[in-house]
Amino acid sequence: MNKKFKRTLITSALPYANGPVHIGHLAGVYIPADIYARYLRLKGEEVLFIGGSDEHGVPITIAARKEGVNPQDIVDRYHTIIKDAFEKFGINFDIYSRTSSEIHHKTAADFFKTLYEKGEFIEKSSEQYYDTEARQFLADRYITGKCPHCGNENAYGDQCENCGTALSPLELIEPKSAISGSIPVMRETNHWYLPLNKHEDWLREWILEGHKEWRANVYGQCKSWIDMGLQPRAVSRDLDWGVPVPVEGAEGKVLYVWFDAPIGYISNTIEVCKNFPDKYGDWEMWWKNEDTRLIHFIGKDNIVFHCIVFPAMLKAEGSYILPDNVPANEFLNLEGKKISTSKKWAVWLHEYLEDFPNKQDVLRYVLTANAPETKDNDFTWKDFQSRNNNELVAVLGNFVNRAMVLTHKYFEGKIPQCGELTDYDQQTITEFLKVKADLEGYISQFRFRDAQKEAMNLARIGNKYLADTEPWKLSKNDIERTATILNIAMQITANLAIAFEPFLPFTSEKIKNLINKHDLTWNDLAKFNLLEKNHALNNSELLFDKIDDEAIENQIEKLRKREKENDQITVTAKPVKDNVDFDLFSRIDIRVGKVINCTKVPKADKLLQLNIDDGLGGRTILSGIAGYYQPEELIGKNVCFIANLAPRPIRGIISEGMILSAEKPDGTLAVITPSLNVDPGSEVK
Ligand code: B3M
Ligand code: ZN
Repeated sequence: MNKKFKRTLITSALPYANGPVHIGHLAGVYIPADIYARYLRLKGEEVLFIGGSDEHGVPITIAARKEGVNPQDIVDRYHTIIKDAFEKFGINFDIYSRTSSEIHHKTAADFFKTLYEKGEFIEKSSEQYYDTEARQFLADRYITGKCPHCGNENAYGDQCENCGTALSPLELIEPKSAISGSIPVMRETNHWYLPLNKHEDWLREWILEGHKEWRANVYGQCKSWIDMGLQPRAVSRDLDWGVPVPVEGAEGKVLYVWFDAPIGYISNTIEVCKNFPDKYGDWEMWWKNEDTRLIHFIGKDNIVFHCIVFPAMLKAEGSYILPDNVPANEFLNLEGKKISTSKKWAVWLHEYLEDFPNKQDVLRYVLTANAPETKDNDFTWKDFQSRNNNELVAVLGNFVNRAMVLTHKYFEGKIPQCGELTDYDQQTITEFLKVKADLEGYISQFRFRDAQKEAMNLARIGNKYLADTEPWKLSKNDIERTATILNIAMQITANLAIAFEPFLPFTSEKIKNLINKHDLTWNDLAKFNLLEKNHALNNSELLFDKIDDEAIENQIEKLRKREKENDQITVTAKPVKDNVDFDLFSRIDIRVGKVINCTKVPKADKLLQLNIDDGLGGRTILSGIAGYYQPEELIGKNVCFIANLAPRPIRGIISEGMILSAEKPDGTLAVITPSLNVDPGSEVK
């Protein structure tokens, strides 16, 4: 503690690339990390700010399956959307990369290998659910069944989304595979575990004794984990998406996403150092040098991984530094309710930008003003409006505009001469200095909402100064006094460009343009000689404009509408398998065909071979219905079949589709026929 570090490595949680980011992400992780990085850079410190997409894990494979595409397609799509949204909001990463990159796969595999060779893992076999139809082990999320707590029929193997209880797949009543719908069986499988119990002693000492300054929520969560006793954690999974376990005989196994994702911080450092060696130097300097201060910005659900699991991995490897602080935020709610992507209760960044173009800073401001730093907090559109209108417009925007307009009016847009200072002027300057110290104090403690309040206080001081000195009244009689006042007002304006840079980078840039001065650093803050006499200003322009009631009501209406739609959907439908998007459904080509001929397949009890007039020239389909129909019964009948099922050989015959049948409880199959006579080839919709 209080150690003097030479440089700061800032990481921000890598968002899963299975959906766009929303205001909760921004408020919880990326804005605070960005404020901190910008602040240190503005002070001239050496900083590396790492971001990237987390592209592995089961939710991504589920999203891919739902859409009928590859996981890579999903992550390619969302990586681009997320990266773009961050850029537009001014989140100023030194690198935003991704964990499906080659460099990451190699880094993560090497990291695993080192630990493996050092004997830092234990290997254990356990029984896990296996889908015999899909021929794969089932991740917890891939098993659905009845929740033992609330009876919800569609609970997942890791959680019931209805009552929120965390579950294990073994607790589910009547478990089903979400992949095939079949009943899974238990099968033995082998995995590698990081024995956290072996790390408990030093973790206890390091966190509970050594880092009492960590936020109460972070410290408290760590303490309760450690007090409960740490258990070995599996670091591999049976899955075909991720970083393959680099050990012989581990086919079909990948590193657990929470093992590889934090290594992504390292991979991205390696990547950026490799691409810009002159700017960033050697990657090991950032990760293996005691002079580097490592800070992880995360949300509260990631605390255990960043404070316990990842440090244990780093320590086990042996050559890495550990985080100096992990300023995790609590959650941001939206209009009093938990943000939920699946329930569409969220404000997505790309959507916000469509509705409020060029108002990134307004959202940044409001999210920092309401940052869930010590407890969950609420974002409401009304508050958004009032903070914009009453603070950004009425205080910051108003002050800058008055100072600019008056200087143009009385001094032709040139900085006037500063004369003798009155006591009141001095008092204003002293107040400014004090606010600067408070602002810095708050930022260094990761208290960004208080810090931003102090920045706004500087604008309030300016507003009060103009209101009290009333230069517009003096201008006729005492032009010298007017000059001094407007000189000070313009110096304050220049100071605001500095103070707000970490929080409102776009606005800061605008102010710098107005005052025609760009080379301002944090060390200039609270100086009153930033703009020299006769320095020419640019034309005045408003920094912010009012947001009217209609715009706010539209947003609230949009949320309510989505909520209603969502409620209607969840009340009635009870799917057996995971939902598929309409998109995927519409790609399945179901048609009506007339059975022209039908014969038994030799040496296959169950199979009939059907020759179908499909309106397209005919095709052959094999169907397992021999036990329920004599071939003659079917000839001349209209049946429904899937026309674009990939052809596959069955008993040496190519089957070009699938006949649709309904299954009775005893297993009997009844072929589906249209209720009216329709032409062969008609589409079933
Ligand atoms: N992707 C979880 C999350 O987005 C996870 C963070 C990884 S940080 C290494 O909440
Ligand atoms: Zn439940």
